[in-house]
Amino acid sequence: PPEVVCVGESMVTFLPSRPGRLADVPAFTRAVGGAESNVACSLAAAGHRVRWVGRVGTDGFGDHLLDTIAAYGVDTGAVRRDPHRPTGVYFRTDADRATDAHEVVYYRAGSAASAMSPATVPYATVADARILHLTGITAALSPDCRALLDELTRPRPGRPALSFDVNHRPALWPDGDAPGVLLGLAGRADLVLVGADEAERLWDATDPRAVRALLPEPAVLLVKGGEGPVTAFERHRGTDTVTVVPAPRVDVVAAVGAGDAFAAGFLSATLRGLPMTARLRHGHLAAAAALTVPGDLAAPPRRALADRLAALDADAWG
Ligand code: KDG
Repeated sequence: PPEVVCVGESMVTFLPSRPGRLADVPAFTRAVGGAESNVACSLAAAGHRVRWVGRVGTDGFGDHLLDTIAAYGVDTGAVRRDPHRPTGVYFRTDADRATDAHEVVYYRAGSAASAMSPATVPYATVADARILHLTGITAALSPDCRALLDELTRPRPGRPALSFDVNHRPALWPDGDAPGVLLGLAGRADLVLVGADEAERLWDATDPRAVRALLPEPAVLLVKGGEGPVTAFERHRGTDTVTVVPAPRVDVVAAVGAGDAFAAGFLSATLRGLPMTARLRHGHLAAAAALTVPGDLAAPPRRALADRLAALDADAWG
C-alpha cells in the first residue's frame, strides 16, 4: 500500500519564455503543475510509495500528465480518463522582482478533474494509505469536487491521517465563500499547512497564535511565513509545543511549487519519524530546491545531504 495518497487536479502548465505581461509573452514552455501531484512527485522522488488520484481527459495533455507523473515513480493506476471533458491547462507569467505581481490564467472550468466526485473517486482509492494529502484548491473546482472533499475528510474509523494544505487561490473563489469553507475543511485535518499571508487574507489572523486560536483541532498546525520562519503548533496531552524554524536564504527564481515542496519535505520527514525541528528543516530544504527553478518541481535534495543540513546547529539556521 502507499504511504501517502494525494488527490487533486493536475494541469499542463505553460511557463513564459521571458518576463513580461501575458499579453506580450511570445512563447511558452510546457510543464506539469497541480499542487497535489507536485507533492506526490516530490515524495516519490524522495523514495516514498505514493499514489496520486485525479482525472484527466483522453487528450494528449492527459497523456503527458500521466506519463510525467508516473515517471517520478508515482502510482497513477487509480486515475480515470474522461472522454467528454478536457485536461485542464494554465498559463503563468514571471513574478515582477520588486512587487511579486504575476498573472495566472486557468483554462480548467469544465475540466475532466472538475468532474471528480464521491462517485468517481471512491473512498476505497485512498483508504489504504497512512496519510491522505488534500488541498483547498479542490474545494473551489466544482460542487462535485467540494462534495468529494467533504466525503474524504469526514471523520471515520481507520481513516488515514489527513494532511491539508489550505492553498487559497483567490482566482478560483469569485463568490467570497473561501474563508468559511477552507476553515471548515482545515478543522477536520490532523495536519494543516497554511501561509501566514493566506491566513491574514482569509481570516484576518495576523500572527501564528491567532491562526491557532481559529484552528484548535489539528494535532499539528504549521503557519508558514513566506521567506520567514515556519511556526509549528504540536499538541501533546492537551497543550501545544511551539517550534519556530527559520528558512534558509536562497535566490528565488520562482515561488511556484515551493509550498508543495515544503509539504513533501515535511511529510517525508514525518514518515521517517523525525522530530519537529528536523521535519520543518526538511520542509524548508525541499522548498529551497523548488524556489530556485522556474517550474513547480525540483529534484529534492538527496536524503543524506538533507539529513546533514537538518542536523546543523541552530545558529547555522538563524
Ligand atoms: O502550488 C502550485 C500550484 O498552484 C500550481 O501547480 C497550480 O495547482 C495549481 C493551482 O490550482 O493553482
